Amino acid sequence: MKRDLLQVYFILGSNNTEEDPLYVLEEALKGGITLFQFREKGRGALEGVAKKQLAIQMKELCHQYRVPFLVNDDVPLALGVEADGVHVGQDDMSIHEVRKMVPSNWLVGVSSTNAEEAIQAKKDGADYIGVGPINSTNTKTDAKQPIGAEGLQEIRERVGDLPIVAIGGIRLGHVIRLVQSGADGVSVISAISQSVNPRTTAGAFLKHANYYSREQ
Ligand code: TZP
Ligand code: MG
Repeated sequence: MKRDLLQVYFILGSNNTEEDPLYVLEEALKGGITLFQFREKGRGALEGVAKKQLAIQMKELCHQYRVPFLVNDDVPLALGVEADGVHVGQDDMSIHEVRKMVPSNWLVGVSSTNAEEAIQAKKDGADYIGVGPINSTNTKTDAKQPIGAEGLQEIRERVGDLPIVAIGGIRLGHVIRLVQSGADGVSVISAISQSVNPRTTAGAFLKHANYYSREQ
């Protein structure tokens, strides 16, 4: 995959914001997010037809801005709305199972918290790994212990050039350190979804992620 796609990877579900999620997504797209994942889970999460409808609207918005649209966990939904890829966790469907079900040009990402999981994901043919949680987060209730920039750096050293996006409790001020530690970009929910100005915040994240990659 083009690793630039991971620079500002925004994740959103309807319960991650008090605003209209489509408004938040469009603002984030205007600000310059590079990849999007629909992650509809937890308290008050939409299901069935309502979930699918929101997914379709989000995909259409993403495509207006030429940003790929990925779905978290739910491979049947991803297929049903003709997404551009899926992201699975360690407890979800395996990459082998996912690859058998989806078109060959889809992006398939996997979450990894340690080097063993990361190396396995690389062997299994993941396009990228989401590494974290970097910091503590209130957004994911069952998040594992934070691994910090040090944990990320260790994983980078073990997986060679596999595309990596850092995730978990990431704020603007963390971005440069994370890119220095081997991340191709950062993935955030609340930093953008709870921002008073998601467009400006997304733009600032892009500037930080970009600025540093140009310096190298
Ligand atoms: N996976 C690991 S941490 C996390 C996910 C989905 C939550 C990220 O949300 P936030 O608000 O950016 O900490
Ligand atoms: Mg999952």
